[in-house]
Amino acid sequence: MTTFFKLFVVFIQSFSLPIYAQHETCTINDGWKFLKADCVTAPDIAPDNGKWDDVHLPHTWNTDAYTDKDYYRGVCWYRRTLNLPSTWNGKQVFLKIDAASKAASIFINGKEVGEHIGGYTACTFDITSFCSFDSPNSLAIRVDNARQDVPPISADFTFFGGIYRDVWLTAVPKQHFHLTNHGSDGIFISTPQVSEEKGTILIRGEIKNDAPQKAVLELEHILYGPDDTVIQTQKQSVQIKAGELYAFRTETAPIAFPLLWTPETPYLYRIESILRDKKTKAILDRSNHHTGFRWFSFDGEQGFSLNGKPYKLRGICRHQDQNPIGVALTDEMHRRDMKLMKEMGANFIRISHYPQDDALLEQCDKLGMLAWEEIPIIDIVPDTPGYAENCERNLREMIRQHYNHPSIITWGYMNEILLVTQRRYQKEEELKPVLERTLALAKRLEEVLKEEDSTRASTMAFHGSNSYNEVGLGSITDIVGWNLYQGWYGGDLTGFERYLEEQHKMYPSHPMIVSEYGAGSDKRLHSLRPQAFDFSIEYQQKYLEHYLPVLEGTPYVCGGTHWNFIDFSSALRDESMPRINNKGLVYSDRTPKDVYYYYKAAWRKDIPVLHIASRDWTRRAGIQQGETPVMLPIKVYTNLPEVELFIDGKSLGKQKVTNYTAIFDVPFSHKEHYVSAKAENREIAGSGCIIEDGIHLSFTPVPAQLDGINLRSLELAVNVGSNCFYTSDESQLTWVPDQPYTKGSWGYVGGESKNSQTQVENTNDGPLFQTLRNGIESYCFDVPNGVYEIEFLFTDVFRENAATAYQLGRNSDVESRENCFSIIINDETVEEDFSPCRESGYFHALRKRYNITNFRNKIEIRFSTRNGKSFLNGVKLRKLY
Ligand code: GCB
Ligand code: CA
Repeated sequence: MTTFFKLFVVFIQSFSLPIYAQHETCTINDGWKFLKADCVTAPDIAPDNGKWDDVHLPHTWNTDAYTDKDYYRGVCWYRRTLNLPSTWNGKQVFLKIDAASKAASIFINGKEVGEHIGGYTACTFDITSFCSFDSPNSLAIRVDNARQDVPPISADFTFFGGIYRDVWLTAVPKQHFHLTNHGSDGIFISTPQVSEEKGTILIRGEIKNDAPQKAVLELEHILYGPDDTVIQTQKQSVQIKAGELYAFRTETAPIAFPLLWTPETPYLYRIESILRDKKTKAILDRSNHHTGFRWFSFDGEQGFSLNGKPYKLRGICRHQDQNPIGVALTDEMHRRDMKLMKEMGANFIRISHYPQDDALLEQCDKLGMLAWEEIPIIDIVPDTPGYAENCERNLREMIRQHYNHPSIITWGYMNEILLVTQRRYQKEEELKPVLERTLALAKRLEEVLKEEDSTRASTMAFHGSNSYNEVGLGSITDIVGWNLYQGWYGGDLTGFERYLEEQHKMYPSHPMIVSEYGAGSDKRLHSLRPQAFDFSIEYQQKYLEHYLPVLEGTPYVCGGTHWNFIDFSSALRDESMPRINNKGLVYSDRTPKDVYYYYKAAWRKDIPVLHIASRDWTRRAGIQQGETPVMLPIKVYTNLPEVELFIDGKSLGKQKVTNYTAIFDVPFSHKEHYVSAKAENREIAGSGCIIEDGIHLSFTPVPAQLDGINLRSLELAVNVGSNCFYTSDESQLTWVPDQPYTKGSWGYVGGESKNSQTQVENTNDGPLFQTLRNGIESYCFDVPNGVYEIEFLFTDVFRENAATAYQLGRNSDVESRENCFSIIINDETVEEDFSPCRESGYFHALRKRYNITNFRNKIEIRFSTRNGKSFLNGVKLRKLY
């Protein structure tokens, strides 16, 4: 007996029936062999030649995407033995794959069962006629993540390959629900009438008779209330011919004063559909679904409303990977994400950019989270044969597979479809056919969407360009989603509200969602003067502190979905964390960033929230004038009206909170400090309750005047060309932001700051080497005489590097050039005609260290340019003697 058979749950039945009269289903995630190559003999009994690895599902072969731009895209094989119990002989057997990316061909005993195209939706095959019930079967699945006719073909995320969701086997008697209906179970539930006073439930579906003779059946639907009590039952007789697909449709009697489903009160009703043999009463098939009573509308002026009341959509977009396992997440991990979002106070999720695991949708219903789900048509519509058909099929599959979830309010099908289109085709005559086929596909999908589901709204997401309206895409869907990044990829923060106002003025009847907004952050980078694209934790805070009040305060905007919930895999991206898009509210391992608590403070009204921000910045440093303490800001996020801050137990007074934020000036003078915040919670959990938060911080003063005795133990490390503190994960050393030289102190002379945003080889301290002072003339330290160790950091980034579309013009200013310069320290040439790229290659980290004796109470490093420009990425000074 195989292990999967042993795992079967034996259903206890109220009738004394033979056990085989049942719908039996179980996962077959274990016992797979995997080959990372194509193999012509794989469908037949393939040899165990050692090249096949043992794997279990969920599985992806693309954990390489966290390290390589060129992650593996191609064909791989999965293989497994299927031992079917002899009691299944005479039943109908189905194989369901929840997701195989991007396309899968299924073979049993060497014969092709079928193909599924699409990496994010499920498929079900009737495998009965391919199987033997008294000998082992070989199941082989060919999976291909390189297909160019399957969406997505261009996007800012990794197209992980593999069978990365569950695989199921199901056996049912010959008469059963229509289990091969686009990967759904063939039952569709909606609420045609719904109001506070009454609601009805419509149950539609199909029954299939796979027997060679007609059958007389009984179909029963039992409706349970949220408390699991039976509310109604309905029975009907069904006469079904051999091979027939029989459609049924039943509406319940009105339910008075139904308990309405909302994110705050996710009341779920249950429909159990049971198929019986009319004569013997044997149960043939059974299915359970949740539904909820809710109604909603999107309005150009009023925004979104739920159950007749204005309701702000407070959302996040969610990608699905986790470093280092890729997209091979267990159901628990999906559920964990939903709990974290709910905990934060979100009431809406944009399931982006593709349909996701059933486990996620189940949680949306149960925890209470409205949802937008979409298929991954992104950046451009290609001319590839079959592409449009595949999009259409994926749309139908998504809708049928997730139709019954009351959480879903909108289906989407295109994201920033003009982004690459316009960049690639700049000539009118080249652009025209692409726009035509884009519009044609949009219209076709809109029709399919409404045909499949007239109860939900349709949507698309645009990037911040009015061209979508100009070419006619803006008026196709019910809702318009705007992905807006003012103050990140370009422009300033206030451009955000200006853009919304302009759109609203031009198209007042278009309901709008801000379908994306976000800023990258890296916990190694911190700044007291955060700037766009510096990837500091503090700029992310600043950006979101600007965006959120606009979203909350603009009634015509239905709401927003922050991009993205997690730091996600985007193998082509080269930012402070190459291969990662780090706009997450939580890190890849789901540890919250500060901004998670900002949202939580803004959105949770039911529990007190108090969080000292810049939590990751545990090793602080600051420039100290003489002996006076260094004043550093400490920010607290809270939903309480007033906060008191303490350093080492000493109060720094109270502050009123605005925009869920209070900022204190805190004196740092010791190596270790304990900073704590207290707030009195009268509002939320009754009076007099004190809420506290505290963090231990280490502190390194950096003398502004380097003439003191402190110099001996000081390692003055400067992140040249940057406004950010950088703390190395490996050495824990904090590099301080750069500053212009002033007499008596230290700093740069000449040049300008540059942030290259390219991957730097040879180092794990990429951000330190990405920023530089371009065209630098000299670097000076006014230090007392003695022997010093001085170290320079270089990376030549002045060569064109393949930029991705998503750097959105940010590094289009690359000057390709060869740089060569001499370095002279206190008139002594330490490097003659030095070329960092010749020494270590472009985009490679290079460190050079020298010992010098200082006789003039000053170290002056001069850069004398021979070719191109001089530059410097970092400098470090230590006094040896
Ligand atoms: C977008 C895209 C999304 C990207 C995001 C970004 O507009 O829709 O897929 O990941 O911007 O971070 O640039
Ligand atoms: Ca630097």
